[in-house]
Amino acid sequence: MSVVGFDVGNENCVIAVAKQRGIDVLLNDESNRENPGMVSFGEKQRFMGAAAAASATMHPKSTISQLKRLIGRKFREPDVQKDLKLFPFETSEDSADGGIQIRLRYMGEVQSFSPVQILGMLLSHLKQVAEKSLNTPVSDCVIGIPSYFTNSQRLAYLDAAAIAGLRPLRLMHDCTATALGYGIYKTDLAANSSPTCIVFVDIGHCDTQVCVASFGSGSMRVLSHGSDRNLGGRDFDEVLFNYFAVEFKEKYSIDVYTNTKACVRLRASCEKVKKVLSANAEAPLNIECLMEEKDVKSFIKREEFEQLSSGLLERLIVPCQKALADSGLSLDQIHSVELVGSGSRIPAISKMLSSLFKRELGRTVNASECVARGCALQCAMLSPIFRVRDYEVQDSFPFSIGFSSDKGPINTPSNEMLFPKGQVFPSVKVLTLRRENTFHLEAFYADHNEISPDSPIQIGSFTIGPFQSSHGQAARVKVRVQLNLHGIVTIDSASLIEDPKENTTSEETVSENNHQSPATKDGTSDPSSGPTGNDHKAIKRMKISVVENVSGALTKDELLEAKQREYSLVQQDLKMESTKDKKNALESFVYEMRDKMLNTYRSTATESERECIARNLQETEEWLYEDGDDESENAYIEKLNDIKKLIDPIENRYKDAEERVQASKDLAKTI
Ligand code: ATP
Ligand code: K
Ligand code: MG
Repeated sequence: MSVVGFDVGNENCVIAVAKQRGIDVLLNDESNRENPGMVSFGEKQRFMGAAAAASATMHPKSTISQLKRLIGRKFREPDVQKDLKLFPFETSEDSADGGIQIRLRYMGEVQSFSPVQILGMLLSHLKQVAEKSLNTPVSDCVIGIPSYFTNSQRLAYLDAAAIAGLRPLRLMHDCTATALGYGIYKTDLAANSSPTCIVFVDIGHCDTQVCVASFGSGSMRVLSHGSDRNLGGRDFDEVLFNYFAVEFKEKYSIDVYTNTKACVRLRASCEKVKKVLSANAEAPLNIECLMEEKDVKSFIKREEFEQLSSGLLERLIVPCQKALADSGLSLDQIHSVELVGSGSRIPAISKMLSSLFKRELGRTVNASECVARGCALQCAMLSPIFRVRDYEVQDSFPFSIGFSSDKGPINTPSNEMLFPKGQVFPSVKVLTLRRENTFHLEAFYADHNEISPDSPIQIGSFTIGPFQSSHGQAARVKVRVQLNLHGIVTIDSASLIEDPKENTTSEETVSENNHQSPATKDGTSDPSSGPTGNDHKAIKRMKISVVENVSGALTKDELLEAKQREYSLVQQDLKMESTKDKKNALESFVYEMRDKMLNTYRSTATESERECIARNLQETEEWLYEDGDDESENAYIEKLNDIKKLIDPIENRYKDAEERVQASKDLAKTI
């Protein structure tokens, strides 16, 4: 069993593993450290990662990418609609829950998949890459997620992980993972008596995340998060895309927007142009036969690109300023600013950020691997099979979460939301309520400005009951509400408390219960560890059932069905792989035998045998290119056996002759 960290980026996925001597990033079959986050559907087989990326321009409609944009979201969210217009694959609204369905042709028919299922496929591929590289099973892991993920997006990640057979010990905020990887090795941070404060800015493919973290001796604490979930490298590509699209309309009278394949190819080229501009003052763009048989040619200067992206560059300021303001620190209290994420390689970005933060940016962190490395470290810390030196990780939650009951909002004694923004989590709050019978609690985002304006503010509802108080009047009910290690809202337990001596008019209260360690092993807390310490002997306590109705999570049956569907898809992939192996075996046998008939077996075979076999090999080769190009596994096995039957007698005669020669040599030696 290994402990693994996954950075599932919108474009690139990185896998890291904790070893006794440190953290390693794993290589895939192509010896790359980054795995494209794509799943492609061939005619009869799926392709993942690098293999999927290879078919993205050939089969745009059946190659699914950018899952982070779709997971746990509703089809009608305006943000989602904007993305869907740019994606080459087809989608529709899930009539059951308003979610997204991805529609594509596979196995000769149109099939629908949810983003959770496709992410499950991708995670299962990453798991396989890890298992192959480590040669051990992988299940316990920590997966990086953006801090702006809503409750339903977090639940969707857990479901996708379950489909893939992974057990996330934690979903960890990307920047928190980066900060952990930074802090744990920097023992000099502990030398100062006051904590050292660092800003981390991660600019990826689709988003920008910022956090301010403070490092003390043997601990780190995230003070605040900031993010823009719609600002990343791909937005800079889009600026170039629109620029060239307009130019080509004039210059070549072609409208790329009307042609899916042309869009995919031009976008890919624009990404390349952008990367060239990171190291050069200008970049060419040449695409052969983009559409209507026209070759296009252009070029752009870095200055022009920077001008075109000035709006995007300005927007980077917002999450940085917000994180700084929420941390309560001033610029001069910041020790350094670390820039990570490959999207940040645009020179204008570091220029802009260093003028914003009034200093040179630090580049001591590995920009493309830091999230996966931090996740692997956290996994090692949470795993019982691994020893890591004691290091405390405290994260803060970026949204305010409120609770209300049928009787109105439930606030803390200081009249705050149950989990105010910046709450250190995991965190448990114990509600003491007075109720006669079954009641409901609602969880919601308390401040619409903190989440995206498109996202629904409801998180879910919880039904508590039925129960009956023995006095026939309102009973005391204790409800343990948790913001767990994944940043997901749950109700751990509810119980009915009967205290004969109790004053029945006592008020409803909320109390903190944060005695647990911040990194509880399984993301939940022990339900028996409630605030029972000072309860009296005569007090009776009964468990009450809690039914969750939280949006975003699959039901048990749905999850089972999704796992079964994945299982049969895997079987089909394996079948196709094994068919391919049999076909390759037949093909190489044909070449090998052709060679042997001309050389090794030349004198052993008769002329008519040689002729017959040569004809047969020729026919098989032609068959492989024509009718036999896409045949069943058995067809290849049969063909191979047919040729073997012709060759076997010759092979046997040859072996006998060899043995006779050897025997006479041996005999000669002994004499
Ligand atoms: P996200 O964090 O948004 O989920 P990700 O983790 O997959 O996405 P990264 O791998 O950090 O994203 O960064 C990918 C982005 O970096 C892409 O937009 C890519 O074009 C961009 N990029 C990579 N190299 C360069 C470069 N040399 N210059 C400019 N941009 C680059
Ligand atoms: K990444
Ligand atoms: Mg990233």
